[in-house]
Amino acid sequence: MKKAIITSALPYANGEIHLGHVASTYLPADITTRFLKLNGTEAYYFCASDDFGTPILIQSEKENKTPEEYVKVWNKRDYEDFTSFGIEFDFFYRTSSPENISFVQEVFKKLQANGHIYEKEIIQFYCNVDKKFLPDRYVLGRCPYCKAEEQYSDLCEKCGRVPAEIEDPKCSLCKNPPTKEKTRHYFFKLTNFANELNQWLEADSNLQRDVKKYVQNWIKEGLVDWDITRDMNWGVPIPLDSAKGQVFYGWFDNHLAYISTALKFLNDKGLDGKNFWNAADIYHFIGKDIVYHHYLFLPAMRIGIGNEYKLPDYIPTRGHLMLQSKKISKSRNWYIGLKDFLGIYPTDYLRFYLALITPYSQDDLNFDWEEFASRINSELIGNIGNFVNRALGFTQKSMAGVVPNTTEFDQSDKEAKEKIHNFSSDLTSLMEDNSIDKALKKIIEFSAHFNQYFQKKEPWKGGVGSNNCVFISVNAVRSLAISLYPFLPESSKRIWTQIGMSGSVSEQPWSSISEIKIMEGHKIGTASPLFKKIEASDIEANKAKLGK
Ligand code: B3M
Ligand code: ZN
Repeated sequence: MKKAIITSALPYANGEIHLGHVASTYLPADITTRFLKLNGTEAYYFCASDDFGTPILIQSEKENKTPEEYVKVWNKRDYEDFTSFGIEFDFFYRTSSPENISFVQEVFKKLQANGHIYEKEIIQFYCNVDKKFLPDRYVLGRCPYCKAEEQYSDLCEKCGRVPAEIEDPKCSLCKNPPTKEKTRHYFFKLTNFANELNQWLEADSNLQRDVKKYVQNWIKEGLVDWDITRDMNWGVPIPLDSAKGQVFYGWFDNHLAYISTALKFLNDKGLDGKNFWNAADIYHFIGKDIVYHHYLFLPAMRIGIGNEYKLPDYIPTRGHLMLQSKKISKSRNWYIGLKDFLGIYPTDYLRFYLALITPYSQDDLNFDWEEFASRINSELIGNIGNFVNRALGFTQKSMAGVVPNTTEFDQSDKEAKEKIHNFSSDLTSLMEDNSIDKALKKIIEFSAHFNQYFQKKEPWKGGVGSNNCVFISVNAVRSLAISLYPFLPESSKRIWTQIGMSGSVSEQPWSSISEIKIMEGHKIGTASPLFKKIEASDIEANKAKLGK
């Protein structure tokens, strides 16, 4: 049996999940996992909350909570929001788990033993009022490049660069100017890995070509060693006496939680987690802003410990979601929280629309309320919902819910049957290639074909061939139900029940979407409309909430 491990970027335990998160990362990963499972792969989908890092510490201090209490709240809330969106993790854990902490420390020691770690004295900002070193977000100042004010020392949000030294620095807690103090930091020798990283990038043909290209350009321009130390106590402690009061930088520990979370789950299940990892196809789904970390830092660390855990096979990397063609921003309320959205519309509406507009590329995508309404109304409801309801409704009303005996097939029956036969070969390679938007369009096309077929055959007139039309259409509905399962799990289950199928749709073999499985005499369940139209007036109201 083929094996796969799927992860998606770990959400910071620091604020709610919004539409931007799910579009590029969690939904594509969930669709792929569900597909792989149907298609006979032993696949597991893992994720965790990313609990460490300066922003989280600062926010917990503001809320008068310990960082432990603070991240616990978000870990739980994120998991609930994902679940209500149909994101079905096999295990959702946390980077602050005891398993991850000891795994990270072990990896560090191996990297050190293999000569990939060195110590260096550096100058750090220090706040004499707050009595602490000030890494990353603890320092605000002017960007030395674009002169934007009030930027954090680890990233200028105006120009996107990492300031070498921020000008006019202030402690972000008390706003006093910090002093400079010496401190000793550990560095990871990323520069050791340029050749091996290049070789891996060349060899892995599953990686997206354009991403590969610019990562290889970075390597050509010269890599820089990573400062993996932070002078604070919220993080994985550096396991050395010489590093009291220091922890690892969040990007040293977080991606190791892909592995430690998988090991915890698989070992607890009675499998050999490490063997499974190394026998599986490894997928890391990410957004394009964290390419550097996943294409360089993560593989270098795995290579650095002697490839004990294999490198990723796929790193599906997608662009950012815009909202009404503008950048999402929480502070300007140009933003839609996942929970709020799902309070208004069913999960499958959002899954359908996002899957349709999310290409397998770096291109940014755009959530547009009007487009959302029109695609749901015309493609999900007017096409798919309409066909399912017509076929099953007619069977219920005119055939007492029983699939009738067939007679000789005419040309359009034969074509329709052919459509079912070819469905799997049309669709499977798109699913395997990560082209989920194109795959969903194929499914819509399939449904459109059957709508036309049904329309043309006019079974309501009771002519010869009505029985054939019902027989083939009910089978097409079955194929639709299974093919839609990765995309619209809730609706797919409802269709399955309405056709009167036994067992669970999630247990059907994917390849059976190309088979005629429902036989004459089968009694369907109860047909009822699957979806409710979106009203234009509601869309106006939703739009009006933005930016207020
Ligand atoms: N927590 C979120 C981000 O930068 C960050 C991802 C970690 S993945 C190992 O998008
Ligand atoms: Zn700048």
